[in-house]
Amino acid sequence: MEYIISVGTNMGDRKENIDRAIESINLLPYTDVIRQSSVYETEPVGYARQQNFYNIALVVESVFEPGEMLGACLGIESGFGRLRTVRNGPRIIDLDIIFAEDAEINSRNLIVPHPRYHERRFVLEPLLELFPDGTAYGIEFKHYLDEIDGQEIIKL
Ligand code: PH2
Ligand code: MG
Ligand code: MG
Repeated sequence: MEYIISVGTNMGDRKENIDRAIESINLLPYTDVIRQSSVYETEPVGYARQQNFYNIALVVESVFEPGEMLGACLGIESGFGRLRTVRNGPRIIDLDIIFAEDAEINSRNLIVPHPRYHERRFVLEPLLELFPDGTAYGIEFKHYLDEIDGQEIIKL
């Protein structure tokens, strides 16, 4: 199954954190990062008084089912020593499943497509770089960008 995973970080060496996250995904069994967007520096959304983020979008091919992929992502976050304190607050690494192809999942601990991706320029712009026609797995996402103002983003 193919996944879109959005990676974000705003603590420590942000570029190194992104690189390590990609390596960690590639170390998972039968799982490969097959495409990646540029890295973007982005203004924090939701909780403003924190450092800018680095964000990237990845296309990941894996034998994992979505629940297993969520577990793998949380495991990688733990490996970075991530602690969950302030909601939307600073984080050394965050791996969010945005799409699992066209699957719709509504379980207790996983909602796919990600419930807030459409209001986040830091997800949509990297995704548009990967899917320039604005559609991924039959999901048309480009129009959401028209409704977002602010949220400064710079391609690095
Ligand atoms: N992640 C959040 C909340 N706000 N803002 C930016 N720019 N990038 C993020 O990855 C991000 C955020 C919650 O996970
Ligand atoms: Mg997140
Ligand atoms: Mg997350």
